[in-house]
Amino acid sequence: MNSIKTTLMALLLPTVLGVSMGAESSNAPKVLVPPSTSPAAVSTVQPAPTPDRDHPVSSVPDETKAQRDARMGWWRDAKFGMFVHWGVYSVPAGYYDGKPIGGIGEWIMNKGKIPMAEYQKFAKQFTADKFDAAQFVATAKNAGMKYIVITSKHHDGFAMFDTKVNGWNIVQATPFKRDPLKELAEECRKQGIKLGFYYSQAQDWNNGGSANGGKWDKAQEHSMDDYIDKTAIPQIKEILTNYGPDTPAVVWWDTPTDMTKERAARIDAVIQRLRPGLIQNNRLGGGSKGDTETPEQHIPAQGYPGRDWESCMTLNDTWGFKKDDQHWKSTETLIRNLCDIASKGGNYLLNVGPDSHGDIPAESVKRLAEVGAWMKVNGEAIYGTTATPFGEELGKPTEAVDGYGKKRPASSGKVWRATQKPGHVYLIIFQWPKDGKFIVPAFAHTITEANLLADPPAYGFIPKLTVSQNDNGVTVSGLPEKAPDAIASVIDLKY
Ligand code: FHN
Repeated sequence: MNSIKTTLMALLLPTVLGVSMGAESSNAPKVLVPPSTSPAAVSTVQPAPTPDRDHPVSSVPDETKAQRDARMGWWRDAKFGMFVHWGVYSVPAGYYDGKPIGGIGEWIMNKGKIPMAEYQKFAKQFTADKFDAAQFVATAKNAGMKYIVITSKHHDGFAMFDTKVNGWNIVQATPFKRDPLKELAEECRKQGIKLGFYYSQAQDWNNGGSANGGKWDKAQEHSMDDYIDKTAIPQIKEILTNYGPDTPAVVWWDTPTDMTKERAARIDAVIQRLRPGLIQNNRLGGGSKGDTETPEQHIPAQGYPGRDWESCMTLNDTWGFKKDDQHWKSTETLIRNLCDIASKGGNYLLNVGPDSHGDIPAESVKRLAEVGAWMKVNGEAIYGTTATPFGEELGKPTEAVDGYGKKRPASSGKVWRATQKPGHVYLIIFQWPKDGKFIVPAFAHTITEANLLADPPAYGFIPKLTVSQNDNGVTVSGLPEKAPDAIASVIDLKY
């Protein structure tokens, strides 16, 4: 009897320990065995899933391709999301002591070397009195965006949520006294879009995270580990558990300065315990690759074949509100960026920087509505699509300047882009042909039909398009003289 007991204990103990302790300490696949399982049943436990060799890089080690596809499905289909940088920095809005401070708005504390006590005074003027979650979410939806990622805490350490960890937060330190993340979570649920949280896990100028570019105030001297354990991890637990089981849908890390492998593992363990499989970007640090590449302020020349990726970009030159920044991108640039990104298999995370009242600048709202109008007609060529079946349209990589003035390889092709989904190839044309014909490279399937996605009333008649194809290419004929859309017109090729 005793020997049976010992055998049972030997079989069950590692499993029980693996579930209760190992969950936070190891990334090994977890094999769950109910404590009542007999030794015979233990041997029938399923082997660990075969790792996905096509997508070896993921925040969930050892998941299969099917598991990964299921986990990333909504995100891949969404294609277009709203990034929101909102915080106390929107009060100084680019000015300190009456002087303009250079650089991006949310970095004003660092760039202006503002002492902690001085910076914290700005919270008193953060009224957020115009903030209306319903309208906010509607602005994203109206633009055709399918998810929002908002700064729950940026590098200034200010929590835009009801944290119990310290008083440096929107509920306790501002006249607003409400939790906008809670209101946004409810509205996103109501309006059917996803909500993700950005969290600056490493850099925190008020709570002792590594201060990039040096510390400028004695009050910032803290131990990084102390900060990780006593501020970051407890706050991450709050944002993972206080907003419903569907929120956050994504966690967006940033600037992993001084994030050792060990520190990153401590944070990841919390994610895997509280929200296993939550989509994470690639900026946790400590060598972790996350689920998504995050090119910033540029669109890579070829995308990232085999990887999920998301270009995050500003609408003007700043992420956080800066009153003097009126350098707005045109609607043409925004729509073409979205097409370019989708044609390379990526997502576009386009930023807004609300002011201290909670208003999204009118220039942003106007452009987003224009992108939304285009998406209402042409969204079929964007949502749920994958990268171009061609590639020649991207041209040879050329050098371009990104949103930070840095030289980067970019696509030289400016005439058209393509996306696809089963049974469809979408030709997205930026420069409409004058001769009624559009020719693209050879395509493997037989095309049965070609239509413009634009509303027929644009012409008063439905143009009859014809297609001929051979080993050299596909020719679409019968195109009307005037482009259906001056920015980007879509031909839907069915096969
Ligand atoms: O330093 C930040 C910056 O303020 C902004 O949040 C961007 C958005 O991707 N990320 C960092 C720079 O890479």
